[in-house]
Amino acid sequence: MSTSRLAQLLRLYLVTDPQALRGRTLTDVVLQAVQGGVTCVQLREKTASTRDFVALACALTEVLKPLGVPLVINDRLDVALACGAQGVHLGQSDMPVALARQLLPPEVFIGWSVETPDDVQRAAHLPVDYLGVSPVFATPTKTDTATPWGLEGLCQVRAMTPLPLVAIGGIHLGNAAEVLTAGADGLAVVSAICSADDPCLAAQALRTCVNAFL
Ligand code: TPS
Repeated sequence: MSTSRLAQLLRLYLVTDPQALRGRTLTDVVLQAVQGGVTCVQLREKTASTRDFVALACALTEVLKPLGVPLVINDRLDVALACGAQGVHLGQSDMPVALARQLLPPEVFIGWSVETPDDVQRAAHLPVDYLGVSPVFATPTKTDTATPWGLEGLCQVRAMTPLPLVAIGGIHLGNAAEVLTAGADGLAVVSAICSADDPCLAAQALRTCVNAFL
C-alpha cells in the first residue's frame, strides 16, 4: 500500500479499550463509530484470554471487512494472522518490528509507537509503515506512558520523518484541530469515541474536523 493511501486510512483511528465502553458491547460501539466515519479500528485487549481475543478479532473482521474499514491488532501477531487483520500495532516493549516484518505477510502494515526523538530516528531504519506519536497529551486511559510530546514535540516528529503520523493520547474534539495543524496525518482516540454518550455522533464530529484538513 502506498504511503499516501495508508495516511488516508489512518485519518480517524479508533483504538478500543474494553474498560471504556460503559457497559456497551465492543461490536456495537465499533459499528456506531464506523457509521460516524471512523476510517480504521485497532483492537486492543490487554487482559483477554487468547481465545477471547481471537474470537473478538474474528467477529470484528466480519463486521469491518464488508465496510472496507481496516482492522489493526494491538501487539499480538498471532491474533492478527488468525483473523486476517490488515495491520498490527506494536509498542516499544512489544515484538521488535524487524522480526514482526519477517513473520507477517507483506500486505499487513505495521505501526509503531514512538515515545522519544531517539525512537523516531530509529524508525527511519526499521520496516514500519506508520508511527503512533504517543502520548501527545497525558491521558487517564493509559497510565504507563512516557512524557507527553505536546504539540511542539509533535511538530518536531513531523519534521523528522516522512512516515504517516497518527497522534494519540488525550485527543478530543477540543484539541483535534491543533493536533492536525501540528502535522498529524490522523487522530487516534480511545475515550473520545468509546466512552462518548453517542459514539456515532462523537466520531462524526471528529471526522468533520479531520475532513476540514484534507
Ligand atoms: C496508534 N497508546 C498510547 S496513549 C493510549 C494508547 C492506547 C491511550 C489513548 O487513550 N498509538 C497507537 N495505538 C496505540 N495502542 C498506542 C499508540 C498506545 P485516550 O484517547 O482515551 O486518551
